[in-house]
Formats: sequence, structure tokens, C-alpha cells
Amino acid sequence: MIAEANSRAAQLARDFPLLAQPTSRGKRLAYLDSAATSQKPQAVIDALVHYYTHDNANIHRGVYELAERATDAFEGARAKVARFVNAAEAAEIVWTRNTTEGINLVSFSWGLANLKPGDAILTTRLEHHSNLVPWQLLAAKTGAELRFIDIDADGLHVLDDLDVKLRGVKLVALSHVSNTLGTIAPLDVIVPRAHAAGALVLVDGAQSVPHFAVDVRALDVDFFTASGHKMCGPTGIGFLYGKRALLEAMPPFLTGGDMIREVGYERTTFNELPWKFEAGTSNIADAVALGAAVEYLEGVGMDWVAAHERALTAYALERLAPFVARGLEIYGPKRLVDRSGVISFNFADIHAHDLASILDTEGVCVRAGHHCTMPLMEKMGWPATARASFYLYNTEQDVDQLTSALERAAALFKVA
Ligand code: C6P
Repeated sequence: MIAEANSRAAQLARDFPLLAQPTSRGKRLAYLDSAATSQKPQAVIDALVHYYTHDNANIHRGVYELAERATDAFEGARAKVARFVNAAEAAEIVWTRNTTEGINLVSFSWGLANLKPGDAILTTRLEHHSNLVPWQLLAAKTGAELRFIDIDADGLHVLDDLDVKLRGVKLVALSHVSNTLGTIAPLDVIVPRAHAAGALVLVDGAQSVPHFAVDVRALDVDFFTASGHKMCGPTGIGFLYGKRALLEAMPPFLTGGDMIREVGYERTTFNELPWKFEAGTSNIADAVALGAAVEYLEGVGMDWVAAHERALTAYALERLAPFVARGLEIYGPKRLVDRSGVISFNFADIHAHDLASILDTEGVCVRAGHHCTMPLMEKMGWPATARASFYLYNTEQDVDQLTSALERAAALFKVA
């Protein structure tokens, strides 16, 4: 790995106060669970505190200066997110609580209004439960069929029969990056073919937009949704991008205050985009802080983030390679270009949960379990995996701490 990138990551780690905190055992913290949630830079924490200290009021309602300031901060953050993903306009960005809510919004609003028996929804065998369960329920409610793009043993999409699978499909819903295997979906192949078959495409961007530059217009996706908490922002805020014409035609998902234009006792007309989809008082402070997170990421540079994570993944795979002869299994795509900074593994016959607990005693945070992809684990025949995931603040030192902790696990479990 290039020493310069490593030292920049070490420098950036200082922006994240939590990372300086040793564990209760006095170990240096090696936080390798950013796929679950990222840490927050001081700039984001400050934005939250600043909002509550100086700008807090309800939005879109008050005419007084404070309320206008709150509204400006909230709508300004939306514009920052729109710029970050290159949406044509801020009105195409709907605030949600997270990726899960973004997918449910499309499922309930677009899905119930547009699907009927004989139609199909196409997803993949890699999906997080958030991008599977809503489609299962939608299929059951509408009589549509749920189909799957298969994956090979390395977790790569099998596209030989894509055109056959696309027959009758109204929506293709897939993750941009798999949270369990790190597989990057070949959207450049799938999106044009889906469109040619008359299907819309929804992309679950929970694991992509935090890690590399995403341009929703260049990708030509119809819906794209992500979570703020995985991209240096707070929990409880996420967004759904949708092409204007689609969002315009969709009925509201939740109803109540703020999403209305005129309400009578008998009937109601709805607000314009994006507020038609934002019922009730929004999560104003967290939206504002997500705007700060986006500015932070822009300041770092998304191309740098992507290059750094790729180099760190290469370094980690190299450091882990000697363990393979001792029973370490590494899952996911073999080629670096096909994968993100997520490494799922099992070590000899140590259960992933035991392994994660031992790593924890050494200050290394990794996730263990099914990673909310139970059908994928079953298909691959893994009861669980341990998963290390990287972000802009991780360094070679974190990877070295992981391999030292694996040595400790090997010693405890008497792995030769
Ligand atoms: N994956 C992980 O540890 P929410 O919970 O709505 O912010 O994100 C859901 C979600 C959807 N799609 C993908 C690809 C995801 O990775 C996640 C969240 C975390 O892998 C927590 S389960």
C-alpha cells in the first residue's frame, strides 16, 4: 500500500473522536465494521450540536427568522445530497429514515399501484433482507412473481440468462454492493437491459454511495436509496432518489401533516415533490448533519476514498493469504475490481461468533453472523461468517491488528 495514502487515512482518523478511544482492556480500537455503521467525524457531530444550539425550529411552517433558518438548513442539506449523487434537482431526493424505508416507500407506493398478476419483480440471491422482504410481501399482495438473478460460487452475478429472466419484469431491485460479499453489481450491463425489457431499476446503495462516487444520472437508475449512518452521517436519516416523472406519478406512502396542499373533511390534495413523501415533522437535525457528512466526504474526495479502500483491501487479502493454509476461508469475488472493502471469512472450525469475540478482546471490531442475508448464507452453506469492512479512516495498522488477533484466536483454538 502506498505510504502516503496510509498516512492520509491515519490523519483522517483523527477527525473521528471515537476512534481515539481505547477499549476497556486498554487496546487500540481497530474499527472494522463500517459496513454496519460508519463512525462520525467531528464536523458531523458539530453540525448536530450547532443545529440544536442555534437553529432548531419546525420547518415549512413558521414565518419567523428562526424557522426560516431551520428550513434553509434542512433544504440545503437536501441540495447537498442531490449534488453528491448528481440528481437533476433536489426535489428528486426524498428524506427517509434509512435504506430500508426507501425500499419500502417504493414497494408500497409504486409497487401496489403498478403491479398485477402476470408481472414480475427481479432481484438477486445476494440481497440484504431489506431488499428482499418488501418484494416478497409485494409479490404476495399483487400476485406478481418474484425472480432471482443467480450468483456463482464467488458471489458474482450470473447474467447469461438475464434477458429470459427479464421477460414480464416491471422492476429490477438489486444492491449496488453486497454487504456480505462485497460484490459490486455490474449495473452497466443490468440497467440498459432492464430498461430495454421495459423494467424500472431500483438500486440499494447502502454499501456503495459511502465508498465511491455515485452518479445516478450516469447509472440511469430509476430509484436509488441509501442510509446516512453508513456514510459518516447520523442514524435515523437516509434518502431515496427517484426520477421526477416517476415520483410525480406515485401515490403518497405515509399521509398526514406537511405532505398536503389542501385538506377538507372529505378530500385532500397533496404537496409537490419531494414533500409529498415526507409526512409529519421530519428528522430535521439529522438531515442537516447528513449534509455536513456529504460535505466532509466531498472534502476528502470520493475517488480517494475508493482508491484507498481498494488498496487497503488488497493489503488485507495479502496479509490474510498465509492463514489460508491454516484453514482461513475468504469469500466473495477474487478480482479486486469486482469487490468493495468488505471481507467475509471463516477460520478453521472456530465459529464466527467466537472468532469475533476473540478479535474483540484484541480491540478489533468485526461483525459476525448472517449479516441480514440469511438466504444467501443458506445457499452458500455457511452458518455464519466474520466480516471485516473498511472505510476512509482505516489503515494498515488496523489490518495488522486483525492478523495479530487471528494469531491469538489460532493459539486459543489450537489451530496449527
Ligand atoms: N447493512 C450490515 O451490517 P438500514 O438498516 O436501512 O440502514 O440498511 C439496510 C441495508 C440495506 N441494504 C444493504 C446492502 C445493507 O448493507 C443494509 C445494512 C448493515 O451489513 C446492517 S444489517
